[in-house]
Amino acid sequence: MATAMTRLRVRGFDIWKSYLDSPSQTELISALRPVLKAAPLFSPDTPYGKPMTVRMTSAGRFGWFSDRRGYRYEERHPNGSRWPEIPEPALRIWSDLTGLDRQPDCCLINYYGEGARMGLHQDKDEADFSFPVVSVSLGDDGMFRIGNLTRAGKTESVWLNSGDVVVMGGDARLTYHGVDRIRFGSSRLLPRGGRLNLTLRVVT
Ligand SMILES: O=C(O)CCC(=O)C(=O)O
Ligand SMILES: [Mn+2]
Repeated sequence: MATAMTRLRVRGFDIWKSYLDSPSQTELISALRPVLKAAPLFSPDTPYGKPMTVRMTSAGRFGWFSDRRGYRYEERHPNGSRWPEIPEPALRIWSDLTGLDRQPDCCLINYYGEGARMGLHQDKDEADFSFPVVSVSLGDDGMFRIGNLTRAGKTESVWLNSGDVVVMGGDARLTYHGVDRIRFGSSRLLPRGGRLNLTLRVVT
């Protein structure tokens, strides 16, 4: 039986549990396949010189990028090609949840293999924080940590499952968040396991 969609509100984030049913998740994965083929996942270096454990790529006019020069958006994949277009099912999630006419111009695709994590951070490389960030979880469960507007203070954690969508907007647009760990092998959506996260953002 399909699980009913419910909305949690945690520290200003809207967490839509089971937003995508199983056919919609499969549709999104199929739409991502050509994107990952044209723009293969890579492991960016942090500004501190260590490669990230999460592998990444992007779709849209801009792709998020990091190396010793810092965090930024780039118009090309490290292989020199323009990023592929954002798949239609991802744009639909954005429009349905935000109600905005403006489309996102970056869809960051994060892949968490076994042991991958993402430290507590703010999404703050964009020009206009009045636009929300929409984040889609696919595949294995991920433990999502939500903090505060500064790095300090207590945090709360929520398990994100395949099909959940988080909207980070309004007063919580700059709230710290991260992914502590995944439960590798907890979902059968991806044939080789792991977790995919799509993060839709307006960059300019
Ligand atoms: O994987 C996630 O759920 C969060 C990803 C994220 O915060 C980011 O890419 O900025
Ligand atoms: Mn983030």
